[in-house]
Amino acid sequence: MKRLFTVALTAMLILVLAACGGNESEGKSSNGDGSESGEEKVIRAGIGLNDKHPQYKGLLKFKEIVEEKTDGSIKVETFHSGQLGDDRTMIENLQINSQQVVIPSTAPMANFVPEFSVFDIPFLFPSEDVADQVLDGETGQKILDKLEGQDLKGLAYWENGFRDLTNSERAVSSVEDFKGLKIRTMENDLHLDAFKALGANPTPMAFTELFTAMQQGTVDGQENPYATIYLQKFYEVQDHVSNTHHIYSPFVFLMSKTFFDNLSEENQKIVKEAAEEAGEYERKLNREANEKYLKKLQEEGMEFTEITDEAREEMKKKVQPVVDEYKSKIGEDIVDEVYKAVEEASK
Ligand code: TK8
Repeated sequence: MKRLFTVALTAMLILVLAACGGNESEGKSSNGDGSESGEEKVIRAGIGLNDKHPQYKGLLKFKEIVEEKTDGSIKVETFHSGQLGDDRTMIENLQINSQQVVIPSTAPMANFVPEFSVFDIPFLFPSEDVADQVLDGETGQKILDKLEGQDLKGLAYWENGFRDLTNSERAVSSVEDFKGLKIRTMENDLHLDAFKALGANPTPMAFTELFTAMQQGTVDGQENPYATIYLQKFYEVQDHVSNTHHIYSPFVFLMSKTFFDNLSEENQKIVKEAAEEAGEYERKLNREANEKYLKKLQEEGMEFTEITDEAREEMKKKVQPVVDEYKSKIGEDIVDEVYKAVEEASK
């Protein structure tokens, strides 16, 4: 009994101490709204993927550059694995400046700025190189500018990459094989409708819930780049992988607009350039990762199914009515502009 009491008391003490620690760090970082110049600023930066993923390595690079160039007057605290929430929650955190940086996939961003859904068009980008040119060019910038109306500042495009399908039911090689598969999609209407059009039974879900959902069989499968499938250990709960490459998923390096606007011009330049430079580094690591991890997935026991060009064409045809339907929701002008930019960059 006495022992039990000691244990309970210790647990309570730990809780109290943890709560104090939490408050202190929150107080330190709520400095984005006009703290005096010279005072130290803290960027709380969170991502959804784990610390093995190039997304985190890129974030550490951002931290290194910013802390060095500002002589430590801006500190970057990094959080991975959805420790600060899923993509959508973290974007909302930025809007109230309780968090300063997040690097989400573009798909959930479409809930804030509909134009971002242009990147949800399946089979839009034929290659990473074309994606780079469009995203880093005028068209990509125009779409980033739309974020300002949502109190968000888009500093650079990073890369999630081409998405591939995994599931625990069967090898998928053609449209027919999608039939009835319970697929988790990102929280995005176009993705949901596209998977319905392919005959699947899709459910939108935050990334933070996904592993457990696959483990418990709430969903049969999901789609993400090889780097995520491998580094998040999805192979432990998934048996089949197909190189559907059905969509290229960009990340956006987002900052709280309130925080950004309160930085000196010099520091604005530093964070912008750091986001770009760290993004180049992240893209490079990510491409190396996606290159090598398909083999690793097979070594871990996943069965790989090749999707032929014909099968991919068939998928493209099936989802075309969905794309047509969404064109006006996204904005006809922006859709046409992106198609044109893709064509130009593909030359
Ligand atoms: C990580 C997400 C994730 C995305 C998804 O926060 O939700 O499937 O691909 O990697 O952005």
